[in-house]
Amino acid sequence: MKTIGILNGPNLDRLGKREPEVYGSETLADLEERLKAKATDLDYEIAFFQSNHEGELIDKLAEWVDSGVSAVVLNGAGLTHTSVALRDAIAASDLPVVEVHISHIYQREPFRHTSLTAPVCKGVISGLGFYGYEAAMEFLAKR
Ligand code: CA2
Repeated sequence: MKTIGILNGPNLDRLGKREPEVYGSETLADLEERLKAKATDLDYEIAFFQSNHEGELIDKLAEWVDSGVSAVVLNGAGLTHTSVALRDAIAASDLPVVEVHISHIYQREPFRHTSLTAPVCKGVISGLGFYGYEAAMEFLAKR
């Protein structure tokens, strides 16, 4: 069975515990459950990984390339706006990656309006909450 990797960056382990007005009240574990169910509908499996460390995210991406993961949904969180290294890792991976943000980054502070990673992704979904991950999975599974 094919696998979609779900990669979540720094502080997303705090989902549901702070800032519910921005990110909702569901937790990262709730997100994983929801995406497992979506994967079953799509006849896929998911590999789900979150880290607060840039290098661990980059290592995981390379590991997924080597293990034959077919596509990735990425919420790079704060690294979206800062990380040349994460961008380079995506570009080097040759994997189809869709960038997802729970919040609407273009309605927020100007520093969130720039994504270093978006140009090397297939597309970007922002502001649709957890549903954005499901939409990205559906796109990647059906393309
Ligand atoms: O909207 C998103 O998904 C973001 O990627 C989330 C990042 C933020 O830096 C991006 O600009 C947009 C922040 C993730 C931190 O998530 C928290 C969740 C709950 C409590 C505190 C932080």
